[in-house]
Amino acid sequence: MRKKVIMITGAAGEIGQALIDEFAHSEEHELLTLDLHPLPERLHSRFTHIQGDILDKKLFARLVTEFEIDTIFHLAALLSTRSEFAPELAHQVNVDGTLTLLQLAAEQSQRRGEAVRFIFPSSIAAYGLPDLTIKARDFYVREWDWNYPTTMYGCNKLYCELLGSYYSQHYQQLARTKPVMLDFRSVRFPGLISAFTVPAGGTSDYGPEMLHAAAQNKPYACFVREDSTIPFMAMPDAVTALLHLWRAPAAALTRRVYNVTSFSLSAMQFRDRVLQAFPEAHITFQPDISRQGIVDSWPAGLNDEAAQEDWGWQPAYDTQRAFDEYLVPTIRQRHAG
Ligand code: AKB
Repeated sequence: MRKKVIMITGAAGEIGQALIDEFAHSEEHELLTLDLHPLPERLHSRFTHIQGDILDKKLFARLVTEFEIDTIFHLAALLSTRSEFAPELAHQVNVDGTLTLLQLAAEQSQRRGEAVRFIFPSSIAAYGLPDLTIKARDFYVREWDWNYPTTMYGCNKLYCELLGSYYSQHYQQLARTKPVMLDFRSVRFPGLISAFTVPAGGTSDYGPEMLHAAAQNKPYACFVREDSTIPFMAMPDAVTALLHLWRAPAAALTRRVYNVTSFSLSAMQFRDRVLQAFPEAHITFQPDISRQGIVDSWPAGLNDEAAQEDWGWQPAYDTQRAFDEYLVPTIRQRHAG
């Protein structure tokens, strides 16, 4: 008999590590984790980790003979800045990789006669606002507003949301008998901030980078202007959002893609928060014109009413709690050690 598992791709990444930590608290689920890289030692415990590539179809053909995949948290992706340096590679990883997994989930749903849940983190990068006047006017964008991404990563995320909806609702629509569909659910995340890991290759990274640099007493040159504003979220809330959406009964959901957010800050406000905790920090602003353009195209806030109404989404960390109770004490302790 195949072993029933939850599969997590991109498991060694920021969200992956935080999600595994959460599952490690209970014995209820078996995890099958996948990443190009090994997992950090502390996460190894009882889970099966495969070091491999999401583009390796033979690997998945082998895995489904051994495991019954009940849910996929598909976290593997190249982030926005990195994707601009290697757009074709980004397309392969972000789109082709997702397509492979959607197909696998579709086949597995049919094979076991029950929908595989497919949880997909999307991003504010799926939006593209034309200028700062409109960005200020349409502060809290709704899911269907301004879906004109300007980055390869944003295009990839938006398209994969559509692919997910297609595989959930219309896949094999001309077949004589209606197949069991997979169950695709996605959250559009703001910039995420973890106290334990530093992001790599993103464009919202200036927030967490500022904080981690300050805690290590290193100077930091922020690559966007002081007034640049985007929404952020503390990592524990991001994990909560993924888990709540995963557990929500299908009948409660009115959409497949939901905005979720916590707090919006300008880069200056972010710096002020960091300075409150680390008054000696040396933070300057040296905008990089290209990365600035990306941040300017992202919304200043997200309207997440649909998530609140359908599956009770509420962030636990507002700005003050995120900094005072999660980020600052934890980062301070880590770097002191
Ligand atoms: C990035 O900056 O690319 C990510 C994101 C906002 O999705 N952090």
